[in-house]
Amino acid sequence: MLKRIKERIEEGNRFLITTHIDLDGDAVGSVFCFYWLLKNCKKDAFVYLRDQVPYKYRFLPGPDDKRLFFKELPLEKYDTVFVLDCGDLHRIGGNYEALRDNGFIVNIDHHNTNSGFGNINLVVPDSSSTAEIVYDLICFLNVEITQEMAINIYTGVLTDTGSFRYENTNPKAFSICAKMTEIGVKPAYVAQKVYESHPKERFFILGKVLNTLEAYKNGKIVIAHVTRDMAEDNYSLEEFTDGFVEFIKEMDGIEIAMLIRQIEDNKYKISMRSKGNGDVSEICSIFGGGGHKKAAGCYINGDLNEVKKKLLEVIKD
Ligand SMILES: [Mn+2]
Repeated sequence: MLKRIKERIEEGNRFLITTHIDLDGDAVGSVFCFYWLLKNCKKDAFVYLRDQVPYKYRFLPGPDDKRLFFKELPLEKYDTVFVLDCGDLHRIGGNYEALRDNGFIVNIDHHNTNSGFGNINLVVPDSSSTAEIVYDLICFLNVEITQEMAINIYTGVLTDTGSFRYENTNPKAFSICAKMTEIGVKPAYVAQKVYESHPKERFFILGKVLNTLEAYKNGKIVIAHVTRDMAEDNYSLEEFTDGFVEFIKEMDGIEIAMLIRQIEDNKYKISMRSKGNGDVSEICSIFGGGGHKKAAGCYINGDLNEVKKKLLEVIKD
């Protein structure tokens, strides 16, 4: 598979790189690293992101504005389109249907639910992150890892393993990050950017959200909610509340943490995290959502009380 991807890179000249909506550190890091990889191979590379880069990842070096497209996919031809960290084509968002006309698709990912939508599929579920797979590819290509590539790889591995706390943390995650620090990445600098650069609004919202905590089943299940009136600027509510559900999960004795987030007047997005043996993707799938055993999500329509009632009915079982 690596050999076939190597041929696509060697034989092509114009490339597009993209990833999923709701950008995370692995998505941004992998895509930007891939951009530098192709650029250093003297190729013409472009990046498409449906969403703006979240504030905590804006320090990552990427392409300049002329090579970075947002919102809508450019309807142009490329020799190869690299789709990174994306379990399914629709997760690219925007006018993703147009992608098949853009060119040959190479799918590089680590989600075990990956649908294999590419013409070439390099899917490695045992990898901690897509950044890890990109690192392997760079080694296979025998390309020198630059500072720009190193900080993107490091951030991808760091964030997708939850700072080496999640079950996908493997020996390779540590060894890759050790190598990136040898190249020049400063862990304290990255940690400060990713974890300690939140806007103050986030903390005002957090205070309100913590006041909504409700415990069920002897504290095994804890639910909190965020409504749009909790923020002055509800457009950024999603970005400002990112990570709250993980924070709630830190409470001792919790098996499932849930954050109910208002999206529209009568539409809520539920994020669930499991710390015990419970499979939250099973609960979310009842509502048409999905994800992983320990981290999943879904959307439920109705007012807040109705949404809670629907969730509690399912949890009872
Ligand atoms: Mn990932």
